[in-house]
Amino acid sequence: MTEGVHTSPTFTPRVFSGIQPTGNLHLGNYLGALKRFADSQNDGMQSIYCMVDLHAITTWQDPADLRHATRELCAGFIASGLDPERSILFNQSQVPEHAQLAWVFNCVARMGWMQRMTQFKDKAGKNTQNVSLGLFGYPALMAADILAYHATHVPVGEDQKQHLELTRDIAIKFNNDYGVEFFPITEPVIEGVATRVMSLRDGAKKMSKSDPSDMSRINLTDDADTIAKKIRKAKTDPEPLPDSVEGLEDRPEARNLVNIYAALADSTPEAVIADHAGQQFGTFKPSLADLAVAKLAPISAEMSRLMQDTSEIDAILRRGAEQARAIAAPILVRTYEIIGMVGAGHNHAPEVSDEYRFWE
Ligand code: AQP
Repeated sequence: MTEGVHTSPTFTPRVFSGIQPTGNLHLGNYLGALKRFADSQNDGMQSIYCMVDLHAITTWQDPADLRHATRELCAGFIASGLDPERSILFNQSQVPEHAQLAWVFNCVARMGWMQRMTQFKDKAGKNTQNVSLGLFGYPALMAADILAYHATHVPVGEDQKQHLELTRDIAIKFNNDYGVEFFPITEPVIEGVATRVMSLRDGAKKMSKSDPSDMSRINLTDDADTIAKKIRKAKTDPEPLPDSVEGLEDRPEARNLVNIYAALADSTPEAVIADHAGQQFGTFKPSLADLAVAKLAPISAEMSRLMQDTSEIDAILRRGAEQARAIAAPILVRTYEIIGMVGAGHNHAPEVSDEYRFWE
């Protein structure tokens, strides 16, 4: 290092998370992500939430559908309780620093690390030669999303754990390679009873946007009748509910419905079992359907209201992007300076703030 002795920075606690605008926003996204984002708004940390449209195009998207899904996702954030006055909401492509930093991280991450990513293996299946290079590089872009804000906390569902470990590896390698302590070692926040909501048709598979069966998930846009029908037809076993949570082991479908009930009711699986022990699913499912409709119908109604005038959503995304850029641009400039790019910062409007000049 040629720039003198640096002191170890203390990073301002900051939350970042993203969701792909690929349609079919579902109960898993709500309980594993959106609801938790909204609940944590009072934690006092600056929070930044992103509609990750550049991630979405790692598999081909119809452009009109992508535009619609991006606005609908923003509506979903707001309808779930995210307040654009308190959290930064924006879409990724409006902040070019994500893609720029991702290139740097493509040069830091190792092929072997990427080849171990189970989500890539799941999504590519036997088709590895024919999927996009972007799908393979997805985790480097995700690391850039997070580290462009020096985010310290990333709330996600269980399925993203491996990508967050890779983000930490990239930050550690960058810091070691350049002899700096510039990027924070991010903490994954994977908490609660609904970090892995399972398919309603198969308790061994996670609820997912891309499952071909619409009956496998509850979409946030489903009406009350559809929600009730999907819960009524959810796969279960013939046994009644046990009298302790231990009795749910080896009963993945029953455990999933109990966990969903607990998460929707802001309760615990223990309390749900205490209230419903011994019940047949013919009794438990209608209670769960009533609860799901009571919680989700206002979200669905608010999403449709917001989607009637998308200019309001576009304005929120634009303002959020400006706020996001004001944080990300100086961090990218400093990254470029660290790695030896000449003229870093000349094309970037915001000044490098003193906060990121900690070793000079
Ligand atoms: N089933 C789930 N349970 C709990 N959390 C979940 N998340 C996704 N599925 C579940 C969390 O939702 C956030 C946004 O996910 P995403 O859309 O960016 O990622 P994804 O994993 O691609 O979503 P899907 O529905 O699983 O899409 P496909 O079908 O394309 O794989 C993340 O925090 C994620 O953990």
